[in-house]
Amino acid sequence: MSIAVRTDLDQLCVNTIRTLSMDAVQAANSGHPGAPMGLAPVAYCLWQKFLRFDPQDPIWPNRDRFVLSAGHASMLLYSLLHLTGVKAVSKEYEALGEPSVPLDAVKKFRQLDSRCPGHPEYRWTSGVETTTGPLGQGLANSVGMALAGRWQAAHYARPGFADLIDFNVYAVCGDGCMMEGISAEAASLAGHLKLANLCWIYDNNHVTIEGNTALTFTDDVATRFIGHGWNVTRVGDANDLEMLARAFRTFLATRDRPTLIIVDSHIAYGAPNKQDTSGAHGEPLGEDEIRLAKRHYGWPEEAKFLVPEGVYEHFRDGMGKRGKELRDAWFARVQEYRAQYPELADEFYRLHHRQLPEGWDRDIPKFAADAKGMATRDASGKVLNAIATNVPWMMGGSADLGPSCKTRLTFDGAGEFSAENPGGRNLHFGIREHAMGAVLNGMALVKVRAFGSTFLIFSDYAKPAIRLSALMELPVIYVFTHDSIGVGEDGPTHQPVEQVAALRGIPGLSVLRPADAVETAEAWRAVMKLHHQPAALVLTRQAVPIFDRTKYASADGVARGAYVLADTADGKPDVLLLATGSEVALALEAFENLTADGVKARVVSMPSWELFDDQPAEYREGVLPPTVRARVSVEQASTFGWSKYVGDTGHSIGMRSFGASAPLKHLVQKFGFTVGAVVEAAQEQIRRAKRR
Ligand SMILES: Cc1ncc(C[n+]2csc(CCOP(=O)(O)OP(=O)(O)O)c2C)c(N)n1
Ligand SMILES: [Mg+2]
Repeated sequence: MSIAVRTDLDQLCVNTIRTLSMDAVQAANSGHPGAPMGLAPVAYCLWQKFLRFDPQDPIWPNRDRFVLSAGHASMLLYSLLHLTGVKAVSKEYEALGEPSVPLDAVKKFRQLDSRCPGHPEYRWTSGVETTTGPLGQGLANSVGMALAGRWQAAHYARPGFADLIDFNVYAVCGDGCMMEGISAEAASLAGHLKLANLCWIYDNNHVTIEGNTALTFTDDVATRFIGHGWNVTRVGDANDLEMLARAFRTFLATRDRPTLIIVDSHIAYGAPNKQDTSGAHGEPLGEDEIRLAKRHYGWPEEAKFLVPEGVYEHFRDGMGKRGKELRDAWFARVQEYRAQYPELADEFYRLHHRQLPEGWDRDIPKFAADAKGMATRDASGKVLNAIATNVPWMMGGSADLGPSCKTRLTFDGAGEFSAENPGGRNLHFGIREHAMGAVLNGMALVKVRAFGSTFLIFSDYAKPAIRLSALMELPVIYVFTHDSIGVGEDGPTHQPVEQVAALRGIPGLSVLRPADAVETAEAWRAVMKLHHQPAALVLTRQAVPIFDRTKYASADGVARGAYVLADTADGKPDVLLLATGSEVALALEAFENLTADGVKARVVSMPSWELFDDQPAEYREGVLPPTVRARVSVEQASTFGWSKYVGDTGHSIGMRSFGASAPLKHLVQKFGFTVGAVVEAAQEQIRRAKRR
């Protein structure tokens, strides 16, 4: 790599990033100008001299990834995407040829439908590699990207193609990201895994919203990261392009550890009254201060959104030219690879287009009826293994609960992912649920099929990342076991109550709580077909019966979210029993009792509200006839939300308090999950309906 000789054009480009950011925030009358102004030279040096990125093809698989973890500094990224002329890409992965961020979008920063929303949004603005804003998430995403990059490198490497996949991942973070716990989880994992393809850049400007970091943050960050097993280097002046280039070269030369570059910078650099103050963090500088800052840069004071002559050309001749050459050379290599290894090349293509291999579901086991039954977590483990055997790029693991969540891949060749064996498909996240969620997002962003597991109760620890899986429309699969008071003796700390409701509250997340082993297999089948949606499988620790499907309906209905499992002979029930998961067996028992007493009941197994809500009205009304208002729901979880299906007049049997530590047989009595309680509620519902 040649020495980065500083030219006037370099400085002009840096100041263009700054002034575009200032002007956009001012025009929007909202946003964060300070960080982009301080970081402009850092981002410029990285993009122009190092980042292997082709603006004409921003989804080229072996591109370096740039993550702006400090998402509030979004104008930094939008300025770069604009100035380098990054092209828009459609959802079908076709380049469209239009600019991703035209100048007009910058002028409409933070306005409705602008490609420059307040914080960077993946899938909305091409070139944005991940959605950031909730601080620290981007850092953990970058670990997932680097990890999946290492896996792809190992998995697809063949003689003569040892470096087919060798992209690097750069993430820019601020004080906020450093303070968030997730950054420590993620850094610890990255250091342990020796992810040498990962570089974090810390914008050490000593300012957050409430003031100087002396208020809150006196960590010795360098020592902290050395403790995590990272290489740490420092740039004492963010404006020193030579020192920055040297730091990036140090990263590239470090082959055994991730690298942290601590950059001492000035928030709102060049604004005479606002530099180094929290006032520059999250509000427009004001017209007067902008003029003064522009004077400081030697910029025409009255010009707005000015891109001086030579700036676009300079980026085109720098990053643009370098990126295109690298991209073209890589595709030429892939052609050679395809000729020699057509199957692997086909696999790689499918991976990158979120397609499944032919026959991916051929080994999914069939479970025979069994009254004693099987825990749905156990069924899930068998199904997961059957699927992963046939989907070579499916990988994941657990936050130290693999043996309990049954998410270990046990077939030959699955392997353990480690620094020494990056081709392994079993990950060990350690007890780091929050980072696990965000790492899974990062993995999904580089297109491997990622899954992760923990107890349902600890989904709360990963919630911010799960929310982002949904916001980014990533097909991450969460496996949450130990799903209710069924946990028994572990007690209320470990018994989920409100978790299912909270997960159902996340738009775009499909939550599935299958009733038996057969439904579990169908749930996995449905989830694997979701290519742009995350899913949460909610599974039991305890055994549940496997229903006799010759007596009751087949489980094909799982894909539709809810289905009639058992019905009256004439299909005209007087009462509906709605249940999910382990409580479907209870509803069936109540159904048998009611039927014996001549009551016309129907059992609806309802593994997924979201899948059901997506069905046409005709189907939904067939399952839950609007005229039948006598309805009882049964679920060992908060009743929150069930009125949507049972109506104002229906009854919900569920949890209205925390659980308790006791054997399950005592808990079901205490909390009213008994056949008697369900039968009684059903009869009361019918009596009431008659009175109406
Ligand atoms: C998880 C999370 N908590 C709080 C916020 C609100 N917030 C946005 S920026 C910021 C301060 C960040 O400080 P720093 O990273 O140093 O950025 P700088 O002020 O240097 O631009 C806060 C608290 C957030 N975006 N995400
Ligand atoms: Mg700061």
